[in-house]
Amino acid sequence: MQLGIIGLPQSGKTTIFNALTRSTAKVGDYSAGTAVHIGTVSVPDPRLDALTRMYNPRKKVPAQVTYVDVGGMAKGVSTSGGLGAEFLTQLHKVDAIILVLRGFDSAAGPAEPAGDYRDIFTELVLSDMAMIEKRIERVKTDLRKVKRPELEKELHVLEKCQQQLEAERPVRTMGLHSDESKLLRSFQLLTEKPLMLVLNHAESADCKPRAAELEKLTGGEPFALCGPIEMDIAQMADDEAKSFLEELKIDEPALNRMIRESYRLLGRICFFTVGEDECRAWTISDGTKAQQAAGTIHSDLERGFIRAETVHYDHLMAAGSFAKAREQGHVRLEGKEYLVRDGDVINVKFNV
Ligand SMILES: Nc1nc2c(ncn2[C@@H]2O[C@H](COP(=O)(O)OP(=O)(O)OP(=O)(O)O)[C@@H](O)[C@H]2O)c(=O)[nH]1
Ligand SMILES: [Mg+2]
Repeated sequence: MQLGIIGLPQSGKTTIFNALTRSTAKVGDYSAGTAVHIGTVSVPDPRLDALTRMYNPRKKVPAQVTYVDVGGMAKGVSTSGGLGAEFLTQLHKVDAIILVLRGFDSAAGPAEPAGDYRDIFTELVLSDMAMIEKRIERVKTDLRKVKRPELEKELHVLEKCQQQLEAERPVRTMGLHSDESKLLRSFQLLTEKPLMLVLNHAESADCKPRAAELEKLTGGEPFALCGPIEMDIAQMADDEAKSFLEELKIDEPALNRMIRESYRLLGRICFFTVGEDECRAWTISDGTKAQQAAGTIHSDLERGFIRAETVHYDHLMAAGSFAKAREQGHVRLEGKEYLVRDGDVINVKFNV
């Protein structure tokens, strides 16, 4: 699962990437603008921490997400004739997009996050439009030769997308049915990908007015943070970071929230397996059935699936132990069709 970090040059992408992934890629370096940085991080989850305290396992394995600092978005992107090919190749591959907007004044000029958002959004729309138009032409040519119902259906969906994009709206908000989205899957449309806005503001400034303006424009609240502070915290030793946060009266770094938020953005949930050996969070899509979920652990568990002994995290914690939860009737034996819920603690019973 990959999230691509994009934004105008010198908006703070690499700073935020470093903070998220505790990396030390060079910041403030235009020449490095084309370099792609990739880093994988554990998703902080207090539930997994609590389970680990309960089971005291040898190993704790959190869920993971990968961030890609895509770089390479051309300078003056809206006027320079579109997004670069290399940039697009990278971006089409990611599952969701994090758009960093400069909220601090710099040599490039005063902060104008709303204007920057409009420019970048327009580029994403244009890129999708070009793809859709090309495909429409192709499908029409084929349809002139043979009338195939599946092509007619595809044409209908493509034309709906085209209208949406012409109205400068993202494909994401069209409410497409899953069979319609399936037809579009191979295009990996940029405006169909989940999007998170990050307002990278200056240390001292009040970011609320700008955040409100962005929210009005996009319908979603941006995630506000100050990149350099987060990068500093990420690079401190744990106890140093802790006292720094205490001094500022902050519970946790904004980045922890941002990592959790980006995990949610991907539409993923997690279930847990517990034991003396390891406590582990497993990532699945919302709507995954128990048997399939067992397959993420091991294909043998999917093949030989009998039942999923399941207790929800909240019930397990309230009871204090698995045995107590069972006494209280919260441990269920679920069949293969059971839809796994976020926070289920599961023990798969299977035949070898
Ligand atoms: N004042 C202030 N400066 C910042 C902030 N975030 C980043 N910077 C500075 O802005 C410059 C660019 O930061 P980078 O993280 O390299 O930006 P980038 O978007 O990766 O830049 P390119 O890869 O060249 O497009 C650096 O000098 C950072 O220290 C911020 O929130 N406030
Ligand atoms: Mg950079």
